[in-house]
Amino acid sequence: MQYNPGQRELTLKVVYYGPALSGKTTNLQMLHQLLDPQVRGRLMSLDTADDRTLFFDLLPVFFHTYGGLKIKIKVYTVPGQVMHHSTRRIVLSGADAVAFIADSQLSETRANTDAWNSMIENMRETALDPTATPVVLQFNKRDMPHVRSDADIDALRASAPHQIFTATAIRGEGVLETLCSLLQQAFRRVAQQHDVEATFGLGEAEFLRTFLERLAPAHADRLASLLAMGDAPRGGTP
Ligand SMILES: Nc1nc2c(ncn2[C@@H]2O[C@H](COP(=O)(O)OP(=O)(O)OP(=O)(O)O)[C@@H](O)[C@H]2O)c(=O)[nH]1
Ligand SMILES: [Mg+2]
Repeated sequence: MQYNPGQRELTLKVVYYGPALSGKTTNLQMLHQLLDPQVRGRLMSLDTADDRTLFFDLLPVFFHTYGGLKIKIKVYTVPGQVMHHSTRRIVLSGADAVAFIADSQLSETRANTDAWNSMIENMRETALDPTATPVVLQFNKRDMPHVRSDADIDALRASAPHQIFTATAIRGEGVLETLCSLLQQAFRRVAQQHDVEATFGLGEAEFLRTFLERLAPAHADRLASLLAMGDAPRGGTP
């Protein structure tokens, strides 16, 4: 989180983490399509000839609250390929919340677990407390055959301390839900660390209401009920 009092500007950083090819970049591409063009900038991607993320993707999102505070959100992805370990650490540093994009295919279970463990290790090494940094979990590629079952994911949902979403990012399904929950969690984390209400005159209810109305007006009602539903703390790892 960064706060610039002169500009009345609050910047949040959120990061999409996960194994190679799980769909992190696809999530950002779909968000770029789904978000109101007034609130998002250009999607910046630096990738190889075969579309693998080389350094990171960045989607800037910005809106004003009713109180006149400017909220900037930097949405990053890390590169999933194993060799980009140090880049992932750099991108992760300073994150207010993380979306872990797991690949639902059973064949990728090991890759999910390895990426999860490396995320926890990277958090420790970048001075992010893994027990306090919020993580929202997305099981992507629900359209593929041989995926982890819905019942299995429901069981995880009941026991895990994280919000869990299913998605088919390639069709834009589940991506707004994941982002909204991620921003809610990021705001809560920042509010724990700083007296946001006193400093910025901004409570969670106003933050949520404003970003839902500004980011995706067509989906605001549906997302608002989803966020209210997801209020209870939950548990687990992929
Ligand atoms: N079937 C299916 N394919 C998907 C889905 N989401 C992403 N993909 C495909 O999976 C491949 C990898 O997607 P990316 O978004 O580039 O994955 P990434 O996680 O950014 O990969 P790295 O940058 O290498 O870490 C692409 O061919 C996507 O089209 C999905 O929901 N279903
Ligand atoms: Mg990528």
